[in-house]
Amino acid sequence: MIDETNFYELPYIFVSNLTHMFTHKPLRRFITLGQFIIERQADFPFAKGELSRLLRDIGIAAKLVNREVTKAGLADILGDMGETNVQGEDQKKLDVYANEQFINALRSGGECMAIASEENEDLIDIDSVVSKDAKYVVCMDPLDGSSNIDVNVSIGTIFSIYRRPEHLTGPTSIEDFMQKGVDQVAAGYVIYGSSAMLVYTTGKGVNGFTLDPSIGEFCLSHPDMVMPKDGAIYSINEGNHLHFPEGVKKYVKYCQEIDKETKRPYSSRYIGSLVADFHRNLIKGGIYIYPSTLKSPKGKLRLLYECNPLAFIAEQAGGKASDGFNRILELQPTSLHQRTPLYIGSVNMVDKAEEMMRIYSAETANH
Ligand code: P6P
Repeated sequence: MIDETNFYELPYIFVSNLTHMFTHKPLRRFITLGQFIIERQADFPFAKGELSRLLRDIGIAAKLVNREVTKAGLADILGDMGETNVQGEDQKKLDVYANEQFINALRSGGECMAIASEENEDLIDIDSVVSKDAKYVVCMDPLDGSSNIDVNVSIGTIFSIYRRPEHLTGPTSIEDFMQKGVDQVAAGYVIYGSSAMLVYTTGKGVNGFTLDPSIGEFCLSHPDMVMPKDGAIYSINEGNHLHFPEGVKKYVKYCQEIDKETKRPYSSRYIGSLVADFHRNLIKGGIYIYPSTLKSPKGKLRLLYECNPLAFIAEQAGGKASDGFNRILELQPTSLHQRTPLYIGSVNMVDKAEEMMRIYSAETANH
């Protein structure tokens, strides 16, 4: 039966069957992102497809961004825009392009009513005819780690989806975004690396899709992802060591001590791209820490569109995420771009880091 789901995949289905006819290779059942989203729609008995279409829209934008990222070294898109974004960081052209692609995809998809983006000081109101019945708001970092673009290091997109609170009516406002991470309906990231992958959760586990450029589809490659409870990798910018809280200094020293039973010393791996460090730890096990530092007393990373979505994924995969003392998903947002320290990864490693913080840095807890 041809329906909306597989109508667009007909050419692919035809080619893969043709290939099978000539190669007699077993016909692997690829599940595309679109098919997976529709098949899992049953997880939301009251949803009428809006969330599915919203995730589809994000997937479309991700493919467009990946196309530009893969040729960043060639196109004139490389190099600084010469402007700075709300974070005061050099705004690279690819940042601007990625921001525009996700905003356009969400605007035309009709399921999103407003966006909070790392690239925009204020929220972006999607006030269009197609979005008049929209019920979701999206927080996003359209291109995290963009300082790595020019040196060909993996970068990523991070997104978080909330339903508009029922008590709010009329035009969207900041209040629509002041929701705790526990209230996310979906969250995910795209990593633009040796291959492009989209990893997301809707609260029913974590699944990863790898882009097959030959057909332009994200295909299920990492079903039911589970983060190892232990790992042997720690990710932190040790250049800030002198300004770390004492508990972090003690934890880093713990990672470096020799103890065969706990596979220490751990390896230090810091890519400088949150999505890349997180993705590696999700697969291999490990911990990523961005604590408070002299330059960033509240930490550097943003609660709404970096920490909350990755914390949702981490917990859904059996991992853990805190600010050193408190569960990230329970933090009450008070502004769009607020920062928080982030300790995220394998549950036993985050537990150990929190133990060091309780013992040596209790005074720094954000009570
Ligand atoms: P630092 C990139 O700017 C980012 O937001 C994360 O992707 C990355 O992990 C971190 O900041 C790097 O920050 O201060 O170590 O260069």
